[in-house]
Amino acid sequence: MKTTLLLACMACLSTASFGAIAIGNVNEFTGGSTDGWGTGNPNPNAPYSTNIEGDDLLIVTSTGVAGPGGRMIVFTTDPLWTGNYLSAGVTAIGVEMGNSDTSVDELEMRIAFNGPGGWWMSHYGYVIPVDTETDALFPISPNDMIYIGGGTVDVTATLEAVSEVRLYSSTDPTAGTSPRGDQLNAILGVDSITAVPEPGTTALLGGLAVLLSAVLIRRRQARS
Ligand SMILES: [Ca+2]
Repeated sequence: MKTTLLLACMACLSTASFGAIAIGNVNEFTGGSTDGWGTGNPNPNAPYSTNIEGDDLLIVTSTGVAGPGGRMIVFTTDPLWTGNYLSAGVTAIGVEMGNSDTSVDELEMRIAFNGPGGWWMSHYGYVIPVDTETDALFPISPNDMIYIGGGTVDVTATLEAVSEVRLYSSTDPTAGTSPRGDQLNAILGVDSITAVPEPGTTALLGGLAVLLSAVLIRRRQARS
């Protein structure tokens, strides 16, 4: 009896904890939480949440030096972002990003998804000049995706069973067999990562807009 109950509970937990992608899922990085986004270990400059002028956001730092933390990339395997995007009707990802870089002119931001069909990237990239911010809306319907590597080369298979999502800066995004961020010295602010039903729904994100870069600049000035 106890064994049966235990197995039933485990089944419940696994159902609840995997593949919870749904329209409206959002990460706001409140209360110091990274909401499951990270860079793996070890990283001397791991992403962290901070509050800037009343809004919590995620700060991602890359050193530009070979080794852990050298590349501009952040990823998640959190249940909020894994599972079947096609049945959920999620066809775009909104992200607020600010480039507070001090050593390069711009970041070329990309988003990519891993699953049984391999790594697939939204064809749409966002170039963010230094000291500016962007309300990005990445279209991720099957026709919007470009193959990077791995798996069975089947975009539907990946979007039906996403296991990892990566947000990264890359001027050569399809090089290699998996997404790798550019090796550069940069600081990226990330906020309000949102699962939305279709491209063109930027109005959903309009109310969430934050002048990330401006506040990052002010923060930097305040420190100096
Ligand atoms: Ca926030």
